[in-house]
Amino acid sequence: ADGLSGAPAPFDKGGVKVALISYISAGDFFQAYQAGAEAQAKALDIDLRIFPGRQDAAEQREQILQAINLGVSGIVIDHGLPESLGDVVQQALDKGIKVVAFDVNLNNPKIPQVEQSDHELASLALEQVAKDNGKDFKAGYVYVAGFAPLDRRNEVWDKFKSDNKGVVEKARFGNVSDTTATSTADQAKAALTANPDISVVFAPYDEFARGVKLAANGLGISSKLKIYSADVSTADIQEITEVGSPWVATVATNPAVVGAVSIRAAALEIAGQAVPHQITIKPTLLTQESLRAAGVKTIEDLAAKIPAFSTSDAATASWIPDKLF
Ligand code: SR1
Repeated sequence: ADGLSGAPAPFDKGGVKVALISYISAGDFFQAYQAGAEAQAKALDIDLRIFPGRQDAAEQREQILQAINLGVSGIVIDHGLPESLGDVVQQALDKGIKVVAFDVNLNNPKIPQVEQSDHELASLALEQVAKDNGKDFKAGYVYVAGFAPLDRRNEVWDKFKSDNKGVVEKARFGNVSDTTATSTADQAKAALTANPDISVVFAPYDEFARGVKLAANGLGISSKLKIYSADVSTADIQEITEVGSPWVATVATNPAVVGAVSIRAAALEIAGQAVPHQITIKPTLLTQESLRAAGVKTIEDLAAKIPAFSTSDAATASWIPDKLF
């Protein structure tokens, strides 16, 4: 550890230990989030300890205790179930460890909350739904309660339905696990078979959308279905833009940028510098049409065309290197 010249203590000496503790590790979003966190940590000469998530609340609690015992200066908690985290997070705070939360509401004024502006994300997606399909259609909806981003997106879906009585939710399904896409595909197959009049599916998580697309392809109904999602990755762009794809739009941030912002927020906290309680990274609407027209094939292509996909001005300081991608 060499430290960063001109940085405040303890970053001037380097080797500051920070833990990244995730609830979910599988899937493009979480892998890219982690890669962004690692890149930002490296640039800050942080010794980042990564605890992989396996959708296991008891294990995540245990990992927080392990991080405390390792003597970390900061912990970034990426998703999780708030009810199982409150007491162990308090133990960390009591020891002077700085905590940052991404997409899990820890409800503590000492903990900055990072999110992707999920209300705006869902609103942009549903505006596109209405633009493409009007306000009179039968819908499928993919949702699992208890995940902060999905719960926030769900508030917008509920309002959209109550404002547009012609929108009828015929089926609701969803699964979050280490096989989210394939398990959701099985559920979607059953729901779409039982409700052949569904023409729109709102699937606000890319693993959900991938599952619905798999089901639609398997049933041979891709040409009469439109899928709207959240999130983006290079694999998603390929699935969205391929010929005949029913996945017609997504609304997304670059998850690597979100990971980098989470680490920067922890670094600012550790350095004793001001961090806003709510840190929001704004998402962008990406339609199949616009991606095809711009010849976008990868997330790097997006970063080259859309500034918000290469960097964010959230949680920055002159001493923090932020040109990572
Ligand atoms: C199970 S929660 C999945 C969501 O978390 C992040 O906010 C991503 O956007 C993803 O859609």
